[in-house]
Amino acid sequence: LTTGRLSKVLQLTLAVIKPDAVAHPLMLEALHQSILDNNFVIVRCKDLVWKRRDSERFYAEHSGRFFYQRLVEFMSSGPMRAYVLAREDAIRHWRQQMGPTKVFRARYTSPASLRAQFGLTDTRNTTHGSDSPESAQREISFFFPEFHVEEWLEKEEPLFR
Ligand code: RTP
Ligand code: MG
Repeated sequence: LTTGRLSKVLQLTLAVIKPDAVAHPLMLEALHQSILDNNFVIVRCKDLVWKRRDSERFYAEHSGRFFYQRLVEFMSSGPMRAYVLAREDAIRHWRQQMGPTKVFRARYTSPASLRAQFGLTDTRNTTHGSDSPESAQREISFFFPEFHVEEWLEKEEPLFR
C-alpha cells in the first residue's frame, strides 16, 4: 500500500489466480512461477473456495453489469489461490503482467501477458489484481482478514531498503 514515505520503496497488492487457471495444474504452475520471476515477494498465499455470497460481495460494484451473474457464478465455481505480493510499484507491475481484462485485446496489445497466454474469455481470464492502493487495502482484508497491512509495512519495510 502507498502510505507516505513507504510508497517508493514497497507496495503491497492482492493477486488472485482464478478458478479457470487453478483447475489446470500446468497453468497454475506457470502463473505461480511468473510471480516469482517478476521479483515479487510472496507475503501471504492461500487456496480457498468462495461461497456465492462471497463472490457477490467482492464484485458488488459490478452488480448492474451484464456479466455480473456469470462472473459471480464463475468465481465461486471452484478453488482459487490468493496472494499478498510485495515489491516496489507492485499494483502497476502485477496489472501489467496480467494484461488487459479482455482476452483478445490482451492478445493484440500485450501478447506476452498472462491473460493473453492463458485467458479463455473476458470472464475466465486467469487472474485478478487490485487496481489502486485503496482497493488493495480493501481486497487484502477481504481475502486475509487476519493480515494487518500497516503493521506489516511498519515491521518489514525497513528490511527492503
Ligand atoms: P479486475 O477488477 O478483476 O482487476 O478486472 P479489471 O479491472 O481488469 O476488469 P473489470 O472491468 O473491473 O471487471 C472485473 C472482472 O469482471 C470480469 N469481466 N467479465 N465481458 C465479460 O464477460 C467480462 N467483463 C469483465 C473479468 O473477470 C474481470 O476481471
Ligand atoms: Mg476492476
